[in-house]
Amino acid sequence: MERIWWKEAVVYQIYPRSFMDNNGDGIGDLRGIIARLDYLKELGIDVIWLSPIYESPNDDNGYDISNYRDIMKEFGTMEDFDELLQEVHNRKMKLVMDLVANHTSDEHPWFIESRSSKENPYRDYYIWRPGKDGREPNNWLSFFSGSAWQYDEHTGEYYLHLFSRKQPDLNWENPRVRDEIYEMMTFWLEKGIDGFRMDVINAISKVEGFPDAPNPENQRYAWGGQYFLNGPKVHDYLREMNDRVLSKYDIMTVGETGGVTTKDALLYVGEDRRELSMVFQFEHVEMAGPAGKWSLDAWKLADLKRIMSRWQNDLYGKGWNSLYLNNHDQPRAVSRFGNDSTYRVQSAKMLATFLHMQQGTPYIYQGEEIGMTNVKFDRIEDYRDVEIHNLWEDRVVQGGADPDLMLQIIQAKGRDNARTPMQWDASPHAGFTTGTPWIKVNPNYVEINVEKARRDPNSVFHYYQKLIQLRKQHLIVVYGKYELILEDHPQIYAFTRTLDREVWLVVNNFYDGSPVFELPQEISYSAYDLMIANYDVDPLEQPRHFSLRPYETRVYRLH
Ligand code: TEU
Ligand code: CA
Repeated sequence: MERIWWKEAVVYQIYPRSFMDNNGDGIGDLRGIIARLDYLKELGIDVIWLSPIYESPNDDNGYDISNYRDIMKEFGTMEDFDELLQEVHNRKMKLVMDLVANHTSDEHPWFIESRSSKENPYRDYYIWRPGKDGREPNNWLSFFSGSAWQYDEHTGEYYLHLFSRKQPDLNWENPRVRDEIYEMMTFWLEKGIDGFRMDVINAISKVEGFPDAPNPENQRYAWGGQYFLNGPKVHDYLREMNDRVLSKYDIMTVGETGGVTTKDALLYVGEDRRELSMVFQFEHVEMAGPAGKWSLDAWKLADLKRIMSRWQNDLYGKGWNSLYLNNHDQPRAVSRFGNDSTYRVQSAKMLATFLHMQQGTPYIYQGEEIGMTNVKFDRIEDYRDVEIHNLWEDRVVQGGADPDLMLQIIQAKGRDNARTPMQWDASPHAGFTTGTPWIKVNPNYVEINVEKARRDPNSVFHYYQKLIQLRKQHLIVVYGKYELILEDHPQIYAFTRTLDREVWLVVNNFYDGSPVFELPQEISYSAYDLMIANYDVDPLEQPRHFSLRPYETRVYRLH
């Protein structure tokens, strides 16, 4: 067993716009982050991943970059960044940056050149095609509703944008584009950053010829993922990127790869592949029924067990997992997978245990460590996300869908659930800003905030602290082999971890009932220690057989 720092690390994701505002303009900034580094150190995390902080017109909050080598004005300056990096390193933490290289902003100088004429040397930096029969070059649906192509009058052609109209896709077939990206990555690595989270990295290679997507229901636009996810040259590009850039530094990389199976994933993270350290898979956050993301269909525990266990087993010994339950694109974990009312604290701790006790590098999304919940804005105008507004326009304004139902779905699934300001204390705007926040604060900040959590020894915060410490003290948490037990139990998700002769038992009640746990006969022990739990547990109670309270979690060491 080779020890590797990023396998042993816990990562904390910061969405800078919503983390901490230092100058009262209502927008989080780099100086705000610097001011809160001691808090992150106190939590015990090792690595900070910053969502994009580069210059951007903010159509998609920084995921639309207009200058890769400068800092977004609202967030600060390059001097602020250099100081942030230094301060992170001073505290023995690491800093990972977001790399958004599938697309740029349409305000990036490359795109401004590119759209200016067909002969411009930058034309081929992006993906331009003539229309077909007076329509778009193909029928692909954008991630953010509508066509993935935008007509540009100036030259009479369309450009591809898998995301918003203001996020044109770069043409990775062009070696000059790849050179530019590699040089830009080197620029940041030379500053001393510790890695990259690579935005939609498995979309950079598109199938030649841009075929129409199958469209059995005859929709106006159809999902064409099979032609741009895990495309024909993606591994050539990543191998090239690794040879030319990544392999020269001791860094970690995590690829955001929607739509990957474990088989696909091993091609990105297989230990002999020289590509990425790990990827974010999406199967467990896309468990909703056939209606997909924009529905209220419930997820099922049996699916969660099957999916998580498949990732644990298929990657074991071959490639490394990442572990997450939420991020800036997903609803809050406690609202989605737990219970955000009566059992908020218990279920937040249970979910944390369930996740951190699996094999992989855990990612904590800002606010998760205090059990922040979804928000329910009752007017569409209070939402800020481009995805939500495009959806509303498409389904409600154009499509005539029921606005009340749509709002309910957005309240459950919309990305702004994750983007309300970090709740620091009970003062106005949760202590996030002295001005007017760019998006409203969740009104529950009076109850749920960092200051309160730090004072309460039974808080979600202190539980996360303890979980993180367990990982640092016991190698089994990082390197132990996972095995699912009680596969068919309808309420309990239980598993073991095994390293050499040590066995840990992890038992999680995912509901508010009181099921009885029975340890399978084949697992024997003569002594046991309770490592962590979210209720008081009688030390004489045997792990062989016990009854669980609502959302109870327990971790035992058996020997
Ligand atoms: O997300 C890409 C992605 O495939 C999804 O997470 C997608 O945003 C989501 O399904 C929409 O609900 C990345 C970023 O994480 C996201 O914030 C950006 O908007 C997107 O890329 C474009 O850069
Ligand atoms: Ca600010």
